[in-house]
Amino acid sequence: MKSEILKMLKTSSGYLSGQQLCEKFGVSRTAVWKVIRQLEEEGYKIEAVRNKGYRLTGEADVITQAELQSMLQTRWIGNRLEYFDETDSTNIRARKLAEEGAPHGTLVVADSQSAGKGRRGRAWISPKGVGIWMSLVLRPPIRPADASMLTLVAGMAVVKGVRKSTGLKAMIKWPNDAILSGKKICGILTEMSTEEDRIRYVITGIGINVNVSSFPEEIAEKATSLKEELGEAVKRSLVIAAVAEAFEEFYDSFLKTHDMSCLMEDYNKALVNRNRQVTVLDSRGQYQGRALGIDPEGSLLVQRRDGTVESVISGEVSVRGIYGYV
Ligand code: BT5
Repeated sequence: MKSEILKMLKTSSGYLSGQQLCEKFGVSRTAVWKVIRQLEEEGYKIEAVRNKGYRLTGEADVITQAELQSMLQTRWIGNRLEYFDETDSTNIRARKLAEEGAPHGTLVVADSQSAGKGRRGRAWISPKGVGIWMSLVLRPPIRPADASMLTLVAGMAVVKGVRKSTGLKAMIKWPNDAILSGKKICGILTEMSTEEDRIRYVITGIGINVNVSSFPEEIAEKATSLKEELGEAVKRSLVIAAVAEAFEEFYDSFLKTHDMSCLMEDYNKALVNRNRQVTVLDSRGQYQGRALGIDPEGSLLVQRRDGTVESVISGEVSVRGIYGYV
């Protein structure tokens, strides 16, 4: 009822009568009033006028269940939606839900994380109220070996969603970052659980710095936020909705072939390292070359000085620019 009332407040041009709301939901005036109070507590500004009803006068940057349900225009992402004011890590929450049988498309969102995770045990800084910290439970009919490409699919979704909701021309840094002005605005962490040669589930976690205005010293040089780049605050629920819609679109294309063949051209256009010199660090050591783009399997093709082309598989390597992060 809360998300329905919120949606009605958002779309109505005048006042919403309390009486009408009671009739529509078959509840008492007190029940309606309680929902309005809850919305006010979350930060929405609602004017109540006797004999007229309720009207939304100001929106807050909240990402609660009701707010997201009123914004999402997806087919399957978020049909089940779990929101936390604070949690350890949305990837951990999503994994727990998946173990309990949560369906494909379950979306877990938190306003802050106390133990946000990056790759290989690194930490992801996730302050309260200013970022998008979310994870998706996926149950894709693909081989475990193909699951790492879901990180690339998510990267494309972030770039498209950010462009659509803010106009900012975000780019992808292969395999798991989105970049603005050469700095990181987003990191993606894909984890999976398998059984024999079958995927039980995949968790794709997405962290986006939306209205973050200061970063700890150790990442200040290489991190930025949508607000810093745009010069004004951005409504997080708009970005979440745009990213989720784009994810559905790219995921469908990915499933047609179980690889990046349909998406490769667009991916490479959005690739910030394309045609740039990069340093590849893998278990065998370090070398430099020119990043050419991805191949249909999602590997990054890097041309060495002697002309040979290496196919770099994600998961095992870091790719850095030779002068800086990109
Ligand atoms: C990543 O790892 O970039 C994956 C980050 C995934 C975060 C999301 S948030 C929702 C979901 N729940 C989780 O617990 N995680 C996912 P990696 O490529 O390893 O990069 C980590 C490095 O990025 C750190 O070692 C820092 O240097 C830097 N970093 C940490 N927090 C950052 C931030 N907020 N913005 C930019 N850079 C950050």
